[in-house]
Amino acid sequence: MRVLILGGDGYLGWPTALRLSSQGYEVAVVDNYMRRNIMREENVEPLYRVPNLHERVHLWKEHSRKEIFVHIGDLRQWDFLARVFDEFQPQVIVHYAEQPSAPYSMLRREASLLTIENNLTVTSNVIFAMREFCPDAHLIKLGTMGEYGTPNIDIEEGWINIKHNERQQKFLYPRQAGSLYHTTKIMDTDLLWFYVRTWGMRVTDLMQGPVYGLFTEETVVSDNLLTLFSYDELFGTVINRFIVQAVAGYPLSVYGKGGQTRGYLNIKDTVSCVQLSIENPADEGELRIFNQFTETFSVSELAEKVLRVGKDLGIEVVVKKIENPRQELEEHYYKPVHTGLLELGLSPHYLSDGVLEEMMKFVLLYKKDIDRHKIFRGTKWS
Ligand code: USQ
Repeated sequence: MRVLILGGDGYLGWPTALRLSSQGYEVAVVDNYMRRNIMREENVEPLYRVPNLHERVHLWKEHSRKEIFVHIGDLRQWDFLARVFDEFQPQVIVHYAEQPSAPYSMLRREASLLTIENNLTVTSNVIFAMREFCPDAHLIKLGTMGEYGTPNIDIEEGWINIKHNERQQKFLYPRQAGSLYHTTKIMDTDLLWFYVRTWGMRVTDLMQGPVYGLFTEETVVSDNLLTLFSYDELFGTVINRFIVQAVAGYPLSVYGKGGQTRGYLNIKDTVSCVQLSIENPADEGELRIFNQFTETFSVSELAEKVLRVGKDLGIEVVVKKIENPRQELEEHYYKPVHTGLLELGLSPHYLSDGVLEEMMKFVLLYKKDIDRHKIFRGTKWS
């Protein structure tokens, strides 16, 4: 089966490509290095150097004897995208090709516009390319749990039945995002739902929570196959940041009261969820939505865990509540359903002390490369 991975150079795109390649899928990856360019422009490069896509694919081939095809280009450009779709004739498209940072999307006008323009143009172009070149293909789109926000009622898996004046209908679950980035994800979902209704597309939209971790089965075989690992405020997700902060002797930056609760998952489970979605495709004319996370924690609970594991390793960790640069509820109800992927057979990797310890021990190897100035810049939402 031919799988096209859009955003194949990214934190999640690269491990997904390796997993699918190792499982015998024919894989092509597309990327324009947007994230790498932003990281360079903003001076927030990852913890260790990551070879470029051509180099990584070459290394993977040496290791696995399997080929991954690389296309470097901008999916906002129709001619480029159309050529890739026409040549490769994908049966599955995994769409990660978006500006993924909430703080970056709030940094300044240009960054907001880049986020809107990139995310919505790429999604629209993909929809049109599928119609033209592979109308039966299955689109797997990375959405985010942040589309729902933190409502004061249970969060359903994508859809909700609403009863009103004795009548009822199923609707998309109400969404209210907490950043411009998250808002573009809502707009993506709306676009997809419109074209599912109108053109009968086959779509799985994965509402993913913040991901943590470094290792998947395939990336651990060589340091040069590891994925990008960010610890800065723009691109580092909170658990990865806390691990690096602990190692650097930097106080763990709990924003505000620390009661912000999210659904987290190990990067190993991200690649499994995508694989499960491929193996169990959505129907024609279906927008299938899964809530993609395995367990929920508040930020303070995460900090406590990192503190405890650091102590066991002889690292003195300090937790510091700082003024929240974001606008978000710091104490709230949070009960999202997440049964769809478990029903498909996901066996979760939970955030055990062992997992944190493994990450911390790895990051300790790069302690001297941690640049403390990159950890916090206080990008304000207001
Ligand atoms: N937080 C802290 N201290 C920090 C960093 C973050 O307290 O140093 C808090 C944030 O305020 C937030 C929570 O931790 O309440 C999670 O923050 P995050 O930076 O790990 O996650 P977020 O900005 O929401 O975005 C990340 C990914 C994004 C993905 C999203 C899933 O960057 O691509 O869509 O997680 S979700 O959060 O469910 O929307």
